[in-house]
Parts: sequence; structure tokens; C-alpha cells
Amino acid sequence: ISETDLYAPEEPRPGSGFSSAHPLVGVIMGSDSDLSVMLPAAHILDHFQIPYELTIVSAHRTPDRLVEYARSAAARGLRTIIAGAGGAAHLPGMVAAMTPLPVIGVPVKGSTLDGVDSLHSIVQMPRGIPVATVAINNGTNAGLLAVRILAAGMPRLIDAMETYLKNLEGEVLGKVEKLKE
Ligand code: RP5
Repeated sequence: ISETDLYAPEEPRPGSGFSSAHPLVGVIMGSDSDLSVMLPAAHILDHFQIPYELTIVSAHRTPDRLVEYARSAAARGLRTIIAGAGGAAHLPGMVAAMTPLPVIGVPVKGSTLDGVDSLHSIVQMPRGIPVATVAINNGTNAGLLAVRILAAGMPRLIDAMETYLKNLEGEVLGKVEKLKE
């Protein structure tokens, strides 16, 4: 995989305010039709200032690219991979089979089976090859889980996640107060 195949660090990326030559997270998806579901994951990584790359890797249409991406990921410096796919969603599981890195799967809702097919494809991994599966279309949680995984070795992320949680709490408590008015 060449840098130019990816939304490379110095290029403007959709939703990106942060760039780096050394991505720690790979955000991949089976098709550009998955982009709207996966962009929230990228936005979370932007928020926490975590360098990432964003690209398309199709398990079925580009199998050689899948093998190359997954096999080279750890050596290229990635520390976790977020993989989203719809339908017969083999991408996250196949990536997990070919890398020692943690893989987070995002089931993408397709046009026919409401994403339940993707959910089952991603979550029902055989013993030995885990994929941490988030809810259907929940790219945000995939991004947050990647941050938490990285936080184990990056104390600044622990603090940033505490702040994120406090803000969430504040938002809800603000709504509670508004309802009283
Ligand atoms: C999967 O097939 C992709 O992840 C996508 O969710 C689904 C449909 O792909 P397109 O036909 O829209 O390219 O591989």
C-alpha cells in the first residue's frame, strides 16, 4: 500500500483537523458508501488529536489489498484498527486474523436487512480471533473505544477521556435543568 492510496497525513481529509505522518489508528471501510458511518470515528480521533489514516479496503473486491494492509499494519506503526463494513461484513474479522493489533468492527446498515446481517457477520467471530464490535452504524463509539485502547499507554488520553465523560454528563444534566423550566 502506498501513502497515496490513503488519505495521507498531509492531505486534507474529510472532517480532519489533525494530521501526522505517523498514524496510530487505521480507519478502514469496505466501500466509499460506508463513509458517512465511519467519519464520526475520524471526528473522534480528531477531537482527541490522535493521528490516523482513513481508506477503503474491501475484503471481497480487493482481497490482495486487504492482506497487505493487515499484514503490514503493526510494522507501519498502527496500534489499533477500526474496520467498518456492511452486508457480508468480512473485513474486520479477516483483518483481525492477519494482525496482532486490536480490531474494532463497525457493522454498517445496508439497504435490505437493517444492518443485522453486518452485525452478525462481525460479532460472531470464532474463538481465538476477537473483534470488538460496536453497535450498528456507531462509528462514534468505535472512535471512542480506539481512544480508550490507546489511553492504556498514553496518560494524556486518560485525562482527555475523563473530560469527555464530564462534558457528556454536563450535557445531560443541562437538559434535566431545562426540563424543569
Ligand atoms: C460492503 O458492501 C461494504 O462495506 C458496503 O457496506 C457494502 C455495499 O458496498 P457498495 O455496493 O455500496 O460499494 O463490502
